Amino acid sequence: MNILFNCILKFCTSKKPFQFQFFFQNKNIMDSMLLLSPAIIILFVYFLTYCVHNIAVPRMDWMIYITWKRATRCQKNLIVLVLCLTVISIFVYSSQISKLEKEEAEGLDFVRKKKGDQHKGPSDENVMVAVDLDIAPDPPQNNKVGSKEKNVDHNIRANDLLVDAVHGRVVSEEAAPVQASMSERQEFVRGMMRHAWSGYKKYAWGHDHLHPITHKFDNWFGLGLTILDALDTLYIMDLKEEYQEAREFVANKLTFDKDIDVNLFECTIRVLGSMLSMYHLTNDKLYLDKAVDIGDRLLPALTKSPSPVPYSDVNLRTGNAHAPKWGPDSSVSEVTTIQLEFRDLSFITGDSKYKDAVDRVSKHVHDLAGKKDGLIPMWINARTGNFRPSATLTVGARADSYYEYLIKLWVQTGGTESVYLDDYLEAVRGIEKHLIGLSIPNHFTYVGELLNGVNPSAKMDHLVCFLGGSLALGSRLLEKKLPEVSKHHMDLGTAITKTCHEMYASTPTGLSPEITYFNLNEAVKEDVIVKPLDRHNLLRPETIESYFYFWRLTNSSMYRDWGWNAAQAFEKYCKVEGGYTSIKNVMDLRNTKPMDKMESFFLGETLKYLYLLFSDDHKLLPLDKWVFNTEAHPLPIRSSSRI
Ligand code: DMJ
Repeated sequence: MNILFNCILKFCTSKKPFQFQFFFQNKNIMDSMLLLSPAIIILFVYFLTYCVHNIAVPRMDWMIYITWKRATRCQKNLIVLVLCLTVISIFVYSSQISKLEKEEAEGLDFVRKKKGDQHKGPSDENVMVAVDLDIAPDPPQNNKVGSKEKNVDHNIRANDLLVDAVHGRVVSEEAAPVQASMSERQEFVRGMMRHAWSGYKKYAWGHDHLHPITHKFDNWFGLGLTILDALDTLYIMDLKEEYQEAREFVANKLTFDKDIDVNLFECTIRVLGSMLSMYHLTNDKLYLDKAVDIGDRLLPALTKSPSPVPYSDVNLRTGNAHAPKWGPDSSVSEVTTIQLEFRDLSFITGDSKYKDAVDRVSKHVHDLAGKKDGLIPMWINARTGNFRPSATLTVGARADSYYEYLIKLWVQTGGTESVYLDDYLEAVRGIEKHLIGLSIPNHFTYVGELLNGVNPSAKMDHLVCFLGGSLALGSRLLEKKLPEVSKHHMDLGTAITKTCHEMYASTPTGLSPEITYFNLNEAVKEDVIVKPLDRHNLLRPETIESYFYFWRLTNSSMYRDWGWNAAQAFEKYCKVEGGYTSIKNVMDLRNTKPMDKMESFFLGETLKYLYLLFSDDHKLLPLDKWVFNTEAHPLPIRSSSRI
C-alpha cells in the first residue's frame, strides 16, 4: 500500500511528462508489465464475469460492497476500467521515474567528477613518464605481441557494453568494461581485423571499398585500396594467411597502368605510403618496385603544375594532371601531406627527384603570404600558387594534416630541418591564439575554426583529434631542447585528447559524431552539441591514434581503456555480417542508420592503432625509429636529410 501511495504521490508531483512511446520501447517497463500481468488478468476476468453475471461478485469489505451495490451497471464498468488503467499506469510510471532518477544521479555524479579533474590529465598513479623517447620504458608485461593465448567471447563483451551505452548517459572511463586483459584486447582487435578482411574478401575483392550490408563495392581509383591500406596491419598483427592473400594480389593482380584519374594526396598516403612501409617492414623488393612505379605515375601532378603547388588529380597512365573537377583550388592539407612519402622514396632509391619536387611545395607554402600566425587558409590554387583569400582557418578537414606533417617532417630527418619545427611551433601558437576555446559548463578544450579567416566558430571535426597525439609526439622530442614548450604542448595535447574522448563518451552509442559543436552559452547545460547532419561516424581513426601516442609516451592505462570503449562501440554498432559499416546516427541507439560503407582507413589506421594501443611492447614500431604517415603507414626515421 505504501509503495502504491508513493507512486501516486510521485505521479502527481513529478514534472516529468508521461511518454507513451517510451512505454513500449523500454525494456524495464515491459518487464514490469510482465510482472503485473497476473494482476491485470485477474482484474480483466473480474470485469468480464461481472458483465456476464455468471459468477457471483466476490465480497471485499462491506463499505466497498455497499458502494458497489448502489452503482449502476455502467458506473461499475467504468470503475473497473479506471481501476485497471490506474494500476497499470502507476506501475509503468514508477519504473520510469526510478530509471530517470538513477540516470540523473549517475549524470550528476559524472559531472561532479568531471569538474573535479578537468585539465588534470592522467591521474598520478597511472602515469609513469618515459625518460626519453628512444628509451621509453616498457609497461609491466602481461602480454606478448601477437599472442594468441585466449579465445575471447566477443559477443559477450559487446553485450556488456550495451548495458553501459543504454543506461550511462555517458560511457565514461568510470563505467568502462575494462576487465579484459591486454592480450585479450589485442586478440579481440585481431578478430575485428579478420572479420573486416573476410567480408571484404568475400564481397569486394580487388575493389576499393566494401559495402558490407548490400555486399556490393565501389571503385574510387580501382586499385584495391582496402587491400593496400590493410597490408601492413595484417603483417603487424601476424595474420599470416590474410597477409599472403594480400601480397599475392600485389604481386599478380595490382597494376598502376590504368587510364584513371586519381587524387594525388589520397593515392600518396594510401598506396605509396603502404608500399613504402611494406618494403621497410619486409625488405621484399616487390614493394619497392611498386612504390617506384606509383611514385613515377603520381609525379606529373607536381612537375606539370605551372606553380610549385601540385595539381590535385593526375591520370595514372597519361600523366595528365589537373585541378579538381568540382573547383579551381586544392586543399592545403592535400598539397602538404605528400612529403614524408616522396622523401622516403628518394631515400630508398637514391634518386632526389621525388624529394626535390615535394620540398619545393613545402618551401613555397612556408614563404607564402596569407597565413595568420602560422595558420594556413584551407584552399590553395595550383595555377597561381596562392591561398584563396578569406578562406576558413581550421585544423579540421582540408587543413588538418598540414600541421601533422610539419612536426613529422622534422622527425623524419632526425630533427635536422629546423624550418619545419619553426613552422610547427608558430602554428601551435596560432592555434592557441585563434582557435582554442573552453566549452561551458565543463571547460572542455576545443579546437574551433575562424570562418572566412575571421569569424570564430566552436565547431570541431573529428579529424582534428589527431592533434593531441601530434602534440604529445612533438612534446616528447622537445623535452630537452625546449622544456617549457614541451610541457605546455603535453598539457594542451592532453586536454584536446580528453575533449576527443568526450566526443565519444557523450553520445549514447559511445561513438563520436563527424562534427561536434561546443557550447558557449551559460544557459545551456551540455558542453557538446551535435547537429542532425553531423551525426555520422565513418570509422575514423584520429582519436584512437592520439590514445596510442599518449599510451606510448605516458604509459597511462586510461588511454587504453578509452580505446577499449571505442573498440567495443564499433563492435556493437558498426559490425554487420559483411564487415563493419559507417553509421549515420551516433545519437540514437535504436536507429543508427547504417551507411553500408567500410572505408579502407578502418583497416589501415583504426584497427592498427587499436592493436598497437593494446600492445605492451614499446619496441613494436618504436616512436624513435618510425614515423607514421597520415594513413598510419610507418616509415623509418633517418639521421639527416641526405639522400
Ligand atoms: C585518412 O585518410 C587520413 O588520416 C587523412 O589524413 C585524414 N582522413 C582519413 C581518416 O579519417
